[in-house]
Amino acid sequence: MPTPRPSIALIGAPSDAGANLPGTSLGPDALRIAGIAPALRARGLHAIDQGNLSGPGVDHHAGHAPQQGFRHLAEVAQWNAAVCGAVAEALAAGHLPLLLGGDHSLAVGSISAVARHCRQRGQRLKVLWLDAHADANTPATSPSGNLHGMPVACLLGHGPQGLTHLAEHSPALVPAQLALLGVRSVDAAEKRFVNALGIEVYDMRYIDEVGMRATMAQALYGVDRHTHLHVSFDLDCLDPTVAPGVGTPVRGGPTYREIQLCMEILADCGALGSVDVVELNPTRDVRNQSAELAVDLLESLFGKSTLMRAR
Ligand code: 5AB
Ligand code: MN
Ligand code: MN
Ligand code: MN
Repeated sequence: MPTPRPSIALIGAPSDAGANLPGTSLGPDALRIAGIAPALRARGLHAIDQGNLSGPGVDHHAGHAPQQGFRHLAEVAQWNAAVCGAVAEALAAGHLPLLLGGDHSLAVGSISAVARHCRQRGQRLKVLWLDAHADANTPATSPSGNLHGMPVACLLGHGPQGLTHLAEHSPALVPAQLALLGVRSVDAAEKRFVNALGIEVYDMRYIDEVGMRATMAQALYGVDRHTHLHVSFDLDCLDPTVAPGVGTPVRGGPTYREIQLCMEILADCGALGSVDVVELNPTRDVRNQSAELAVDLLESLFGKSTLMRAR
């Protein structure tokens, strides 16, 4: 029996408080202009655009130095509380939340809500983090103080109280619930932290050597239709030649076809429960191509297939 397809709640979070640069605050609208809602509807999905959440702006030009290791912590915590609330509401209403970021620090709020939802229902949770970076800095290891480099650490309980206790239970995740994919730029102390916790990592070298298909089989090992799969998609995971519209580009990422195959395999696993699409920075983009690419890849994640025949 085919599983019923939930309606998708699009939640815009126009914040750049956690980023290194201004501009990810324009991400939700760039995704709308690229046609995210109609693209999902054209797939027969029910997409409800809930509009944008509101929260505090920050002045990146003021050049605020990190305080106690963080830049803009109060603003990031406020945005995350709003995201956590909106994602929790969407899940409670039976929707599949699709967070339109915004910088990647917002995944703390989104995944904290998802983790609580799964804990309450006794459901297994797997989080797949698609990113050039590991996002596992703590204030002690961060070279920048930018909170978009710390969400993985916060979700694992290492970070400021305002981000580690968004949904009461802390840590929101244990390392075994997480896999990082596409990684190629990790700070030295961050690398030690990731390895000490034994986090599953599929770095670019691994993807190059074994291929995307075998990588995905490993990453989805043990994920079945009863699992809640959360995909946290940082657009800088992609090679900057195909997705230039990001604030922290890193050469040597997956090609269009590699990431499209990744999305197709994720769709086939039938466990998708929630998604973040983050780090789009339209001020760094060329004619909105990275937003259009994100929409195209989300269509694949929600079932668009390049197969000639069903199998
Ligand atoms: B992103 C860096 N590791 O902590 C840091 O884009 C970059 O959410 C973080 O993955 C990149 O500042 C954060 C140097
Ligand atoms: Mn990231
Ligand atoms: Mn990144
Ligand atoms: Mn980035």
